[in-house]
Amino acid sequence: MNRIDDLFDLTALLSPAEIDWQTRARDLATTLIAPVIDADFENKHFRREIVAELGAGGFLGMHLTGYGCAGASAVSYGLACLEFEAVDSGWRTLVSVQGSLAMSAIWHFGSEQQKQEFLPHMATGAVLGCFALTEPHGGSDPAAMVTRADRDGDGWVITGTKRWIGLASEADLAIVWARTDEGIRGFIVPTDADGFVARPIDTKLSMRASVQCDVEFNSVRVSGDALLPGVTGLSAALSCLNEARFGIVWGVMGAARSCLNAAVTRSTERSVFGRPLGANQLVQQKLAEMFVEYEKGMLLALHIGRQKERGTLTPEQISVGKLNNVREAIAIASTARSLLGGDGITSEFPVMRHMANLESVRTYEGTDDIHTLILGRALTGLAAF
Ligand code: TGC
Repeated sequence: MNRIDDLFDLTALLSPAEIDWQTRARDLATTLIAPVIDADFENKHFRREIVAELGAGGFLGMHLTGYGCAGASAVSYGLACLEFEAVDSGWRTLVSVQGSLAMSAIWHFGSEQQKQEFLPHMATGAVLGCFALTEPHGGSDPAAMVTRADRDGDGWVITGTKRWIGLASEADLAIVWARTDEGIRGFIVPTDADGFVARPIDTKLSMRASVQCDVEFNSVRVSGDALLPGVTGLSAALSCLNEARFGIVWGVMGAARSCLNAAVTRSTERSVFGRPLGANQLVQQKLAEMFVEYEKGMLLALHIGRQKERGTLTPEQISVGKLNNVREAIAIASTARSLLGGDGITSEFPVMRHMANLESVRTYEGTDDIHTLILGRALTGLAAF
């Protein structure tokens, strides 16, 4: 599969079906995304046409069953996330937003009619979704949301603002979480509804091949059919975040692998002081430590994936994975950058792009501080939020 993966042979722990999903994800990512990603990152260009290719490959909502979804195992989904993020976090984010957030919300909490209407088209990529939870006051405390939905005859009127909503300006529908007289509820909102405005956040220096938006809901009227009937309360939205956080546990190890690969290759191809860079003990120590943390992160992701398949995975266990694997991916990217010397800050290598992307990944879906505090609460029984 890959010389780094071969060295530790984690593939021995995977089934043929899982290896097939990983191989197909890697093929798609390296043939369709890798050749254009540097230019797209530079030009802040989101390449919508790739979404259909992801759908044709079965990668959108791949862990869901029925309604045109592939019904793949949790580990298969994780491996696909890894391969997309090995090329760029923006494309793993798309797979997460579509499959783990928007489609998962409909699959878990939608009516039978909503599932049949939306999920098959979302699985092909013909319909793109986004997930509008975070508000401008800060993403860490979604319980403080102020966006409201009020009953208006047979329908609802939604008013408020959201921020950092991935793909909102590209999406056909938004899963919107809003406060109602009955508690927090979810709605499927068409993005062409009057009063829906999505503006890309243009100043991003991270995940530039993806789109994140400010979104306004200016008295957006939706029909009664827009309500997700299966849920009241914030725990539903947070359970969708569990799904996306799971993908991140795996995905960031892809970014880490790319950075490690770049550093290993460079250490054998470049000479300093009359010998290959990699013949120096300090360089070998750095490479070995990056490799050890990469393999530990992969084993953690695999354990968490098997727990998910058994149905025993807890939010706290996901927090261990997100906290550790994002932190170690950032450390690996940073060390790789230093080993590349001055060239490491150029776009001739993917490392600086991954470093910039990983700052987004560290921040969304629960910051490193929030996951630390989730674990602090689990250990002490005391919430310090
Ligand atoms: P609290 O907020 O008081 O209570 C809410 C209810 O939710 C339950 N809950 C969970 N349920 C399922 N999975 C989880 N991981 C859950 N965490 C909490 C909780 O038990 C409660 O249930 P109930 O029945 O009692 O009402 O929740 P808390 O005090 O337990 O949690 C506080 C905290 C800080 C851990 C939580 O609010 C949190 O996780 N905050 C971070 C949220 C976050 O990750 N925000 C970033 C989202 S990223 C984004 O929106 C962009 S989407 C991607 C894109 O568009 O690109």
